[in-house]
Parts: sequence; C-alpha cells; structure tokens
Amino acid sequence: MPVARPEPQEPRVIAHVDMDCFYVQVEQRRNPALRGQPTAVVQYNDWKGGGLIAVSYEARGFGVKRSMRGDEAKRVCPGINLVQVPVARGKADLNLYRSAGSEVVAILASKGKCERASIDEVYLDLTDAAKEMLLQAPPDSPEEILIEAAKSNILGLPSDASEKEKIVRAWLCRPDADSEDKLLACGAIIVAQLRVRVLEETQFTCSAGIAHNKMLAKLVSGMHKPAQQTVVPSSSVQDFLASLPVKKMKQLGGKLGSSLQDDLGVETIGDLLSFTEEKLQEQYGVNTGTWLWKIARGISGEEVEDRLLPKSHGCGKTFPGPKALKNSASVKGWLDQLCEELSERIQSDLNQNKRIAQTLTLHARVSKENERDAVKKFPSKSCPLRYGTGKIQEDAMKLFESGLHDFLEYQNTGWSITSLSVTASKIFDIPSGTSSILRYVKGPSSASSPAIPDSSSVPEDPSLDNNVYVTPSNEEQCEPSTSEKEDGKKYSAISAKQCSANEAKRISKKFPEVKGTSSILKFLSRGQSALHEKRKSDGLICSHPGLESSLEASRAEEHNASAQGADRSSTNCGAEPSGSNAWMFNVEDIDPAVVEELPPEIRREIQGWIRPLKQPNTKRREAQEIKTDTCTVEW
Ligand code: TTP
Repeated sequence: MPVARPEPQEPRVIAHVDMDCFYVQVEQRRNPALRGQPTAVVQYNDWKGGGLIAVSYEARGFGVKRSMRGDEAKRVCPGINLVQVPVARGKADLNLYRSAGSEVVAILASKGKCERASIDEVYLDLTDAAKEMLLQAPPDSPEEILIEAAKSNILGLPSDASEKEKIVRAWLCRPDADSEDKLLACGAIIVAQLRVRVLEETQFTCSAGIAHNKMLAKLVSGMHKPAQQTVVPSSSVQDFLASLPVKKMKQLGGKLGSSLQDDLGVETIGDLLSFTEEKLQEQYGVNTGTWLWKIARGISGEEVEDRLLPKSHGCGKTFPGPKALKNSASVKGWLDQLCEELSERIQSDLNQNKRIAQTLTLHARVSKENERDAVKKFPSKSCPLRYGTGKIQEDAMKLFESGLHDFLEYQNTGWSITSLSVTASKIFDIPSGTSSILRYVKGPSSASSPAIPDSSSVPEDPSLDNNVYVTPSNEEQCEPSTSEKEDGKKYSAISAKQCSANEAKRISKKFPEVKGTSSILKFLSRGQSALHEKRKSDGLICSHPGLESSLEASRAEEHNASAQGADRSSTNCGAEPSGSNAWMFNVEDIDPAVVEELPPEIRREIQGWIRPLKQPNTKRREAQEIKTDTCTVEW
C-alpha cells in the first residue's frame, strides 16, 4: 500500500526522463537503415513471428501494438522490419540495451541527483541546478531560449499550434512569475539541454516531464511522445488531476484503484477531492488514506534516490504452449542457465560496483495437469544468496522443489511450468575501502552464511592500499572453528589468503587514525572469554590478539617476513592466538547496540554481514527459512 512521505519545505524541480521506443532506437543505431522505418523488436520469433516488445512510432502509425505477435504486425503493416532481440543461453540477452541505457544515464546524471528507475527511465532532482541558473543566468530573453526548451508543452497554456513556441518562450522568461514557476522554467531549460546532449552523444531521443515532484513528473513524461517534454506549473495541477483516470497512476493500477472505483465510485484522481482525509483513512488505513488525500492535491514528498544501479538483478524465461516444462530435469537444465547468467551479473556488479546481493528468489508459473485454469499460484521462494554459479544453481533448484511441494499440496499429479525466473535482491554497497573489514568479520561455512561471496569471488580491493579502517590495535584474524575444519567443509568467506598473517602485517603497517573505529574493538572484544568456549560448537570464530599482543604479533610478523622473505599469502591463519590477552568472538554474539555506534560506512558493512549470520543452520533453513516472497525485478 502506498504511504505518504513528508513533504520538503522548499519547492523542488524534478524531472522524469523516458527513452522513446527504446529497444527500437538501440537497433536503429546498430543498423541506421532502419531509421525512420516502421520497426519492432521481437523476442521469440519461432511462434507466430515472435512477441513484440518495442514498436517504433512509425509502426505505431500503422496500428502496430506491443501486444501483437510478429505475424499480426506484418498483416497490419506489411513493410514493418522485425528485429530479433539478441539471444544468449537460449533466452533474450538484454546486455546491449542495458549498456545503452547506462550511456544515457551517465549524461543525465551530470546535473543533479539521478535515480535510475528502469532500463530506460530516470528521475532527476534538478533543484540545485535550477537555483543556480536562476541566480547566475536566469532566462530573460525569449529569443535566446534554446529551441528544444521552446518546444516544451506547458500544462495550462493555450495550445494554439501557430503561436505555441512564442507563448512558451514568453512563459519561460516571465519576469512576474512566482519563484516556483521561475525554478520550473529553469528546470525545463536544463532538461531540454540534457535531451539535446543525449541526442548528440548517443543518437537517442527521449521524452520528459518536469514538475515539483516525482509523481507529477512521471505522470506527464509520456504525455507528448516522442522527443518532447511537458511541464506542470503548480497552477495547472488541479485541472490536470481532475480528469486523470485513477488507473493511470502506477500505485492505483491494481486492487487499490479497483477498490476506489468499486467502493467509493472514484473514477478520476480529481474525484478523490470530495473525500475528507479521515474518510480515506477510515477506508484504507492512516498512511494510505493520507497518501490518497495528498495525491488528490498533487502533493507527494517522495524523494529522488541517488541510485544509478538496479535494486535487483533478474533472469527469466517463458515456456509458452508446447514448450512448457514438465519434469525436474528440464527445469534444472533451464534453471542452471538462468542461474549462470544471474551469477555473471551479480559477480560483475560486485567487481565493478562493489555491491553484494543478499537474497535469491525463485518465481515460477505452473499449472497442474488437467487444472490449467487453477487459481493457485506457485509460491515464490527466497533464501540467502550464496555467490558462485554452482551454489546459486543448487539453491535455486532447492527453492523450486520447495515451491513445487507447496504448490502440489502432497498431490501426486503432473505439472507444467510456463515461466521461470531467478532474482538477486537486497543489494548493498560495500563502502569504498572498508572491504578490509570484510576480510575479518566474515561468516562461517558457505552453507550457513550464504550471502558471503566465495573467497575466490571476492575481488582484491585496490582501495585497500589507500584506505585502512582499523587501528593497529584492531588487527584481526579469522579462522573457521576447529570442528568445521575437521568436517572438511569449504569456507566460502575465509581463505587462508584472506586471513593470512601477511595481511595482518600489511594492515598493521598502515593504520592512520580513523575516528570511531575504537567501537569495533569494543564490540569485538566484548565477552570474549565466554565465547571462547562456544567456538567449537558453532559459527565463525574470529580471533584477535589483544591490544598488546596484536602489536607484538605484528612486529613479529614483520620481522619474520623480512627474515624469511616468504610469500605469506598462503599462510594459514588457523592457529589460535596464544597470548594471555588473546580474545575471540562469534559474530552471532555481536551486540547490535554497539554496531550502532560505528561510523556509518562500517556500520552498514558489518550489519550486512551480521544479518545473514542470524540464520539458523542449513537443515533448518531448508525446512523453515525458505519463505514465500513477492520479489520483483526492481531498479
Ligand atoms: P517502455 O519505456 O515501456 O516502452 P518503449 O521505450 O519501447 O516505448 P515508449 O516510447 O512508449 O516509452 O519500455 C522500454 C523498453 O523495455 C522497451 O523498448 C522494450 C522493453 N520492454 C520489454 O522488453 N517488455 C515489456 O513488456 C515492456 C513494457 C518493455
């Protein structure tokens, strides 16, 4: 359910920019002969000419729609060019479009906070840039307005075509405008400049909405497509919303919108004005009620997030008609392929962006034999994500089996899968430089700490050389518990290399004072003696030579290293610290209150590691923790 956000005190300038028929434009750039031609991008062209996923505006002129298949599009528009989406691993490979989207985002992000909302759309907070323009170079001469800005559609202005450009130029330079409209005018000029740059540098056109909040900007960005922008002055908001059908708003597209129509007789956003806030709260709860009351007035406090990367990664495949999967072997075959792609993508996200995904989710569509119209859905299942293709494949198959078990409800009947997808979500940043800590505060075996990447998949962090986040007294070494070692299990999070004495030495050598990190020491050293006993029975034990001994140890290390000249990277850190000050901890026992004291970047990192460790052991996880989720691929 949507929730009202606090509104900012000052007026903002927000833009929503959406590429025009994006995949088609990408294909037209690859093959310029397609420019200006009716064209569509199709996904699977072996059944009725493939499903259309993007349609050029020329083809739309002939009545071609995205819902059509290729054969139908050819009937409607015989001259249409159908371009097949690239294929890899037997499914659509969207990398080409993803990176084209990133090219655009790099340009759009140059003027303010930028939130990538999908493969081809972003929100921009241009408030600061607009204020700066207003101070330093306000638009004051209609003749000097950039032609692209002069072509803006401004809600509430007369739409007389012959005079439109003149009227818009005058509006953008009005000396008597209030400060909100002046800021909006600057925003419109900035967006026009950005769109011109996008066209020049990428050859892509885009459309945009410019308003005082995200909601309004998004609602109007598609109003005049392609290659145009629309501005919503405050004075035009009520008229615009008065006739806007409720279903046009993303959050009202589903049950909430249907309830407004059926239960309250609300057809347009404007109709909501006849209800008090109390009435809406009574009907839909305090938060949603207030949100509805506010949107009816064009009020929305939602902020533009500073995020250029997706919130999750997903890979899916549909198996229509006769292609439906009917046995576990074929599901496994496809799941393996999807997981391989997912693994590559999260690994590349980790390498390039230092981001780690924590949750793996499996979605499927399935029907029971002879029950094709059954309403029961295959329950989506999630579990903590383990890095490494093999582990993801293994976990995804377990999720599938668990979901199928729930779906079949103990019935021994046939089934057919018509779609499968895997998603990696709950992605968080490893704050730059703090990966030194990751090497010390790590989980136990891969089985019980699935979100932690393989040692082999954790890239060496080049920033380590410049950023050290612990003081000399905070040198830590990690080791798996003895019992785990005896079990011969693999330790995904800890390798001899990571925990090497050499590394301890490396870190001990460069310990600039970093504020606040004494908290780490505090929580690491808490309750050490009690935990010592526990280390043999469960979880990761990180051992730490006490203050005195750590310094001694590091001196000794240095001495040994220079004396032996050996490559210490393979030194196993399994030996227990022996000094009387030695202490150790189990990450399960970290006091969250103490973590709260840490500097934010370290806190985020440690919390990211602690959470997965709070999971029960593997067997219990299989049985209980795999849970229904409603995860979607998000940006
Ligand atoms: P959209 O922005 O929804 O549409 P579009 O860019 O093709 O056209 P418009 O000018 O009307 O905005 O989607 C962006 C791209 O995402 C689109 O080019 C193809 C892809 N896409 C799919 O693959 N499947 C879908 O169901 C939709 C809606 C889009």
